Amino acid sequence: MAGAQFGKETSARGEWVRQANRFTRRITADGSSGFPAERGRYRLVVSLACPWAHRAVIVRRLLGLEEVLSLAVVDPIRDERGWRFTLDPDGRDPVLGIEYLAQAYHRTDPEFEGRVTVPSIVDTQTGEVVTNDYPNITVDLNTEWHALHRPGAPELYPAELRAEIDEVSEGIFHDVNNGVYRCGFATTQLAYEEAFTALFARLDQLTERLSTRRYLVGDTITEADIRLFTTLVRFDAVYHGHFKTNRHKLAELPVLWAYARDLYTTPGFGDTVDWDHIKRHYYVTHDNINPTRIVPLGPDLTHWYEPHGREALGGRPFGNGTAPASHA
Ligand SMILES: N[C@@H](CCC(=O)N[C@@H](CS)C(=O)NCC(=O)O)C(=O)O
Repeated sequence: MAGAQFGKETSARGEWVRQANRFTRRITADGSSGFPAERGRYRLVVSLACPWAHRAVIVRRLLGLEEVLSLAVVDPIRDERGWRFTLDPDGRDPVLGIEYLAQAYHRTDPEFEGRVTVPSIVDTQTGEVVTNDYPNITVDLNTEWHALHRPGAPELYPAELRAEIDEVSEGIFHDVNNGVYRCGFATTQLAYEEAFTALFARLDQLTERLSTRRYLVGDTITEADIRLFTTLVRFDAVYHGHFKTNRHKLAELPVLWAYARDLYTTPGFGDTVDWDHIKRHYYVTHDNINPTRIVPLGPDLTHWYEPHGREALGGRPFGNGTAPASHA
């Protein structure tokens, strides 16, 4: 595969630049895109290590789409051909019958040369990739898949709050979700310092916002909270050391730390976190920043369960809906 290695694309100034998403087809309620939202037809391929894929895993669970949209989990460590299904019997995804996610990309576009990324949604009827466009994957699960949601599914992207959710999410994307990567993959001091400054300025702003309200937008969990959570949950275990985002640990930022613990102990969040996959993926994958591939033993995860006290701020986690049933 001729694709560039993740983390190696930098501008002349040493800033890390994220690749555009290759497949941007949409799954729609009315099927007008050629891809109707349908029970059992699509397969969501994720790495449990990946924050962008983690969004989709959380949304799928909160909306009760587990029986509707099946999940394929790749090995957290890629080889030279990329994401692989080595966790499955015979190293093959049991539904798609392939060993590498790259095979679905090449079936869809034989000329494809970019990076093969998760999350991806594959159409099981054709084996082709419908989308690897992570921002729209969760938006569409919320809106276009509505008829397939479980009874009591929360509204994570309600129409009346969309403008505000989008605005808050935009800042979170640039400075936090992508910001930690811009810190970690910068190749000049200046590019690193700019990303670091923007990251912590944004975290300070979010601290202020969350000091008087339980959730980012409205009084219930929305898409914005899910997007912030997937970076916060990885912060101390990975980004603080591996990506040098070390002005503070999350555990040293009381408001954000309590907010993250509140979500972590809410069904659909902590129960979708796989610490082993997260830590091994980052520390073993990026040879340019951790050539020894040593995976740190810390941090102590028991602190995630300490009381967070955020109930005092009010808020209704699932609004008029209910929590997803807990995993057995
Ligand atoms: N598709 C997006 C976001 C998803 C993404 O970055 N996923 C990472 C894992 S966290 C990935 O699949 N990387 C594979 C690679 O770079 O080869 C992108 O390319 O920026």
